[in-house]
Amino acid sequence: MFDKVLIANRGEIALRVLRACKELGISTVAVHSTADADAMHVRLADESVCIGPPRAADSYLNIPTILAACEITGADAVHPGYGFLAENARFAEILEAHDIAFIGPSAEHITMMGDKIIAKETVKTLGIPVVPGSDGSVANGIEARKIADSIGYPVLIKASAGGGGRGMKVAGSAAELDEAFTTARAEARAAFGNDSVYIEKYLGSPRHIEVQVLGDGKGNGVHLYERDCSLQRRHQKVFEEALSPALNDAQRREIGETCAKAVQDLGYSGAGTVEFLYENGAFYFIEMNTRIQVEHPVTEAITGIDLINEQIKVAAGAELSLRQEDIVPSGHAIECRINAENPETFRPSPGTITYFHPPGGLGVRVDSGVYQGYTIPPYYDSLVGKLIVHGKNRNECLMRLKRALGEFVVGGIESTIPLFRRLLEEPDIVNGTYDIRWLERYLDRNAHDAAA
Ligand code: MV4
Repeated sequence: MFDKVLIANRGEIALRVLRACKELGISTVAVHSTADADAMHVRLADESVCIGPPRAADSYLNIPTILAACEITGADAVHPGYGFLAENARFAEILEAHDIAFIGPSAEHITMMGDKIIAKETVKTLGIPVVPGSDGSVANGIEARKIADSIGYPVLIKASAGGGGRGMKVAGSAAELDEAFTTARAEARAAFGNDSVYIEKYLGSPRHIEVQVLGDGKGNGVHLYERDCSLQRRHQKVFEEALSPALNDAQRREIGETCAKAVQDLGYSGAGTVEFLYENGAFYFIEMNTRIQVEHPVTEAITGIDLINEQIKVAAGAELSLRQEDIVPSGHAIECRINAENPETFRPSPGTITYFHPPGGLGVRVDSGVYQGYTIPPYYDSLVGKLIVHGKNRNECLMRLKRALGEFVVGGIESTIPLFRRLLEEPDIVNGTYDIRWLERYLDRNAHDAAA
């Protein structure tokens, strides 16, 4: 096992990783920008190193400085959290070359899944269902037209180097295709320095359902069931639940087993998420994320498994100790992402938290790096914390969530807590009948109502 882990992140996920390390008896090193000197994970870590000015490019993304922090402190592993360097294959390779373990998959698997065309081709050969579309990249407008005509409109043109909603263009008909194709290519070249694009059938009202997987790189792999993350705004998830209210047990078992088998066949190591769109009873692969995700706690709540602990153990060379038959989902869990934002305009609201009273009680978890008197800096994402609630069933979970949101007080800044209180009054949320378009439509409707 590792002696000392350097946590190359900030905020609630840095604290989450620190807690897992402590419970494994591993020493911790926090790295932080000058803006984060007062952060909770810095205070709780055994050691800390300042790695630069506030701008992430000069601190949390600065590979040479983070490497130097490893050398100075003698860390034998790095946990990247999510975002920042979590899916940077070069970072994983450089650590490897310095005999420092990267707590994540191999550089090869990060690279493979980072290229959305290669990812799709690879998982297709492993039996995972994909969205109908081009076989690989599309070279020109003529080829685009042939493919679009054969799969039918509307189609979506996606950048191979994109992902997470970046670099996508819809074409509703053949008349729109040429311009969409040309624009998508130009934007992909400008944004990613890579103009490779592919075409998919555009799904109009799917749900976003993702399967959590774990592998040990030795051929062992399991799935930990799914999360439904359909409630998003501008490609940012807002509310996530496990299990998905849209699936039955047979569909759930089938998609889970298909993903677990793929992890085994790939020799994948670490935690990963296989993302799908789900429409009319069918799954369509879109991307695989090779990191721990923000919403991992809902999976922890229903399985009782500490995902960060598992990540650390397999990165240290252990065989996966979990067997599929021991992973039994229990009850229902929901996560609300509490952001430092105006709950109607979503304008960021950094500043000093003058009052902080998180909820508690049975089945309530708050993962947050903030405390009363802490000042949220303006340089990073606006996540203040995550409220995760677990109940025996979805109804108990919703009642408990409503109760917990009623207790939660954050003073001095604006937060999105009032948005969640309103959402829990919506029949579609209560019934679980929402898709990836639901939240933006709801917010548009409310903005117009307020203006009228
Ligand atoms: C799609 C799609 C419809 N059809 N692909 C957006 C993020 C990226 N991971 C994939 N995305 C989408 N891919 C096809 N063929 C719609 C989206 C999409 C979306 C997906 C999941 C959650 C929210 C979304 C919001 C807008 C668009």
